[in-house]
Amino acid sequence: MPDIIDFSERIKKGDRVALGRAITYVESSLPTHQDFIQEVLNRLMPFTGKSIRIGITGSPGVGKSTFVESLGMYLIEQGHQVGVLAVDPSSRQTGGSILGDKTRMMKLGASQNAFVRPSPAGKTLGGVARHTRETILLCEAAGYDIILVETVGVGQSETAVYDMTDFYLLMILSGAGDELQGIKRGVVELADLVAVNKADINSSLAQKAKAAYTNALHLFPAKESQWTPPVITTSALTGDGIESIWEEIKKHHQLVQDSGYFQIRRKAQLLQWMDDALQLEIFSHFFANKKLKKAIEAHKKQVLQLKITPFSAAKQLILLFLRQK
Ligand SMILES: Nc1nc2c(ncn2[C@@H]2O[C@H](COP(=O)(O)OP(=O)(O)OP(=O)(O)O)[C@@H](O)[C@H]2O)c(=O)[nH]1
Ligand SMILES: [Mg+2]
Repeated sequence: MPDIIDFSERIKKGDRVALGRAITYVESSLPTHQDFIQEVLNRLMPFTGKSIRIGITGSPGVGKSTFVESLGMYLIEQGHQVGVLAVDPSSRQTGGSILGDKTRMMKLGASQNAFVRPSPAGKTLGGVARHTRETILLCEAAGYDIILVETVGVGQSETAVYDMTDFYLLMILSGAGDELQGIKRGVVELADLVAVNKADINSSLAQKAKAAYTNALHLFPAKESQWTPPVITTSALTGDGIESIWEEIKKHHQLVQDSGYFQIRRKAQLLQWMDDALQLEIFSHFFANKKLKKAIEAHKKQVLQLKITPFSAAKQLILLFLRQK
């Protein structure tokens, strides 16, 4: 393994090779890689957190990657350094999504001011989410001041991304109802901005969708951030609406900075992350325990034979687990 101090310094200087390698360690399941990168992350922690983290969600094909390319290039023109990550716990990665993102983010991928990293493949949501959170920290330490996280509405990935970002952008298409687009009501409620994309195809339909969403958003209770989410029509393809969206994100950022909500939410997210990690750790220790395997099987049998309740089975197993330590 490389020297920890030297390697951390290289990341802080924005060395892209070191950053790429660091992310590979984050995604690795080898204990030596994990021990190493956790130490690097601990060293880098004080240099993280200084970016605006933006989550982008929406059904497959709505234009998220195209939008990220447009917004990312626009931000680079404004002098920003942009990190682009993805959370996609589905198996679509076997070719599809990674290749798709690479071709849809040609300009960003080639820019020295952007760092594009697709979602790691074949992992559970818990695993992917942890890796993305750690990758955000690495990118921030390397100087990226805007982080864009794309997710697709699969499983609980939308809430996972909401929990790691400062601003949550929902992309929709005009013309199809929410259910047809697979958009959950809870996700609409989380949105800080709704973008009606592909407005270039039919602008009057896009305007109608905008009006409908503006009304629908009014029915939700006021956000804790005191922010009223706007609805904006966009074309990720032509770049229409991109500037307005960035203006809204800046306005939101100013509002939450001034009110203190920004720090409150960041702190809550850190503690939430710790909680999630704790649960995952306990889980993996429990199920990796060889001595418990037999007992688990025996308890399953007893539950199925209606001899004990699932609750007491779980409780007895935990007691066994605790006594073993
Ligand atoms: N006309 C038009 N086409 C668009 C627009 N945005 C994206 N597209 C097209 O829609 C298709 C899907 O775009 P993507 O950016 O890959 O969509 P995505 O939401 O990232 O898709 P997944 O990652 O698969 O969920 C591509 O063929 C894009 O060129 C737009 O604003 N207008
Ligand atoms: Mg995409």
